[in-house]
Amino acid sequence: YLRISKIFVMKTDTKYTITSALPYANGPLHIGHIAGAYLPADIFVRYLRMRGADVVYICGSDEHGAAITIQAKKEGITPKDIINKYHQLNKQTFEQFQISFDIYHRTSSEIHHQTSAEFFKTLYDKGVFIEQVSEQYYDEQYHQFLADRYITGACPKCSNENAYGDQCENCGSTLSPTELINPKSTLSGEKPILKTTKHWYLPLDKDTEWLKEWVNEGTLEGKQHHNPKEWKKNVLGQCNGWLNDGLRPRAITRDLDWGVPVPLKDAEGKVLYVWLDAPIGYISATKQWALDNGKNWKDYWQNPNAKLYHFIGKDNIVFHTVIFPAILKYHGDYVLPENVPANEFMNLEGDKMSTSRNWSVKLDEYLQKHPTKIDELRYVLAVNLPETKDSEFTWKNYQTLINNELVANFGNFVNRVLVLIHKYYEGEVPAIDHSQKINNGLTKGAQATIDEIFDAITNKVQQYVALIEQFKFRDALAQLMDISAYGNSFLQFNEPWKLIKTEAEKVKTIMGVALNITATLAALCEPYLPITSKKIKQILNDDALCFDFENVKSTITKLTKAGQKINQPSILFEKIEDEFVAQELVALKANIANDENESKASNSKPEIVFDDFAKLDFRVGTITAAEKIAKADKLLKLEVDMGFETRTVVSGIAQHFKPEDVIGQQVIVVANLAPRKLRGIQSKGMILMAEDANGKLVFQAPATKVENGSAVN
Ligand code: B3M
Ligand code: ZN
Repeated sequence: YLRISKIFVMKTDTKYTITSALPYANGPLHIGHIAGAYLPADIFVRYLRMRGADVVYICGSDEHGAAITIQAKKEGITPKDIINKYHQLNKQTFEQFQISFDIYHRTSSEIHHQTSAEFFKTLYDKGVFIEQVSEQYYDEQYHQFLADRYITGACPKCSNENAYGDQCENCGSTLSPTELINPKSTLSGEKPILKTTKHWYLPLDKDTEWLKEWVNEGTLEGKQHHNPKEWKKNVLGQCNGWLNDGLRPRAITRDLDWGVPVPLKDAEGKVLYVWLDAPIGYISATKQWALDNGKNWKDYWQNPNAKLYHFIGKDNIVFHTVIFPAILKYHGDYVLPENVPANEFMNLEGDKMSTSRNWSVKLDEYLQKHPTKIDELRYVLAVNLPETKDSEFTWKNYQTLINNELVANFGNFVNRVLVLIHKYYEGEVPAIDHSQKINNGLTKGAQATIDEIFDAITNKVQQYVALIEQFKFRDALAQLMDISAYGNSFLQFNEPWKLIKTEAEKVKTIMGVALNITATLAALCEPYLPITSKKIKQILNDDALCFDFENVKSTITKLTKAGQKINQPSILFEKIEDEFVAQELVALKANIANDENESKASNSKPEIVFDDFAKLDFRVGTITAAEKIAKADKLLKLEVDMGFETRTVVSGIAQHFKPEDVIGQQVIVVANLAPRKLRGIQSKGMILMAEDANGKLVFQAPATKVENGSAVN
């Protein structure tokens, strides 16, 4: 039996501050993002609001850091253009998907710059930071220090070749650029040099001990803060990984021209590290929301009754459980997070979801194609939330879940009840006779009192609530679907369509109970299926239908009122056809194909000027002799008649052509290439070849034969 916690009484003085990770405004959102940090938070927030809690739900664009400037460079526009473009897109996408933020703010805003500068200044004045000059990697060609994503190399922990200067996305380690093996600038692609620069560091080494205690025991300065048993295992595991390694001081400033300027006199050209200012973005967003809504932001951040929850994906755990809490504690006025219910990742059709590889379902594209299938996607994502381990989204599973669960279970039950109420009573809610005995909805022929039936439903509702409060949103949803499955068997076993002729009074009770189950579903599905919830409430003629969770049973019995009229039902969910799945799979694969073409284009070499081109001497020649070179399976030694002389050219084509096949072939030769010795043979010039998609080589020759020695321009 499930633990049913403190839930049933909501304390009225508690302020809930719920945050979802601020997405970088550098690209569109995909369903993996949504399943990680947004949908679960939205479910929790909608639940809290339903309970009447005082809650603020905060999010916004993260508009600083290398993630932005690098994307701007890629798209050939300014960082400002990038953030404006994607802030707008993401804000609108969230809205359409019914993610119910109270504010979707921006870290480029004035109030945020001010708030983070002040925050830095407070810590600086307290003497928290270590000021240190050190040698940092620098790209000489681009005149830029290389922090974070500006530098890549092999991860010292897992040897992933493409670790960033601040983090390895493969093993999740936090890194600093100097730890990377074979570092390379992402600007020039060159090996960087070292150059001295001054930065401010957070002395995290001093925080390891209290963090260990706070995370694992939930105690802080002798006081119980949170219950560590309520923290997720994946989160605790990661935290202890870092804490047991011991933390090191961490630079919280950068040499960049994009970000919040360091608010000190001797800090020209330096900005706050994006992972310092971004979480402060939660605070500045709350300030803006409070200003707009006549609230006091401090109630939600600087009040012992404030409970702070960060919803994030697993790659952001260290920043929210270690670094930001340390920053908040150094400041002194703030509460620390009550919980950080981070999720793992969602895979797509058997492969890791990735924006850069274009293997994802972008939410804005989905919404554009299927604007009426919002709750459907919320449902499929909620069933597959990566709560304890990585999960998987497939279009086939999307179809199965919608058809079997939303259409055949939930939609079918609700629709049957509403249609029968219209058929038997012209839409008027029938009265329940509490002295009746009817089938218990579980076993054929088993009778139960109305009271027992309501008890059974009450129990399911309580489990649903307990699960939500433990951040087990998948299991809570399963309870919800269980209620509608119960409703279906309740109808099936009671067979009102048979009894209507002989036991009309009993049928009124059966349909009355069924309608209360429907109303219960309408209320409880709101966090998951807000649009559906609203639709059913409208049909029930009770837009404000409200569920009192402190008195579950009496609420269920009173959700609908005898004699009231309900509206005509409409179909809630449509079946997903095979064709739909096939089309989505085609679209997904087309993405990858487009992407390959794009990456071919973007792999092209940097622009050259005419003078560079004019330096090259291309000439037509004819191969007159060819032989293999001993112990070199790739090379052929060729004699090429250039008209004015015969040349020896060593060419790497032996795996594609036999010597006898190339004799007589006209070719284009780079004639003025400096001679090079290959396997002891002096090679003078290079032969132009094209490479097809399969890597097969094709000779490049004039379309019709021309005289050897002719120039190609
Ligand atoms: N923008 C990283 C991310 O999108 C970062 C989160 C900030 S939360 C304060 O993964
Ligand atoms: Zn690694």
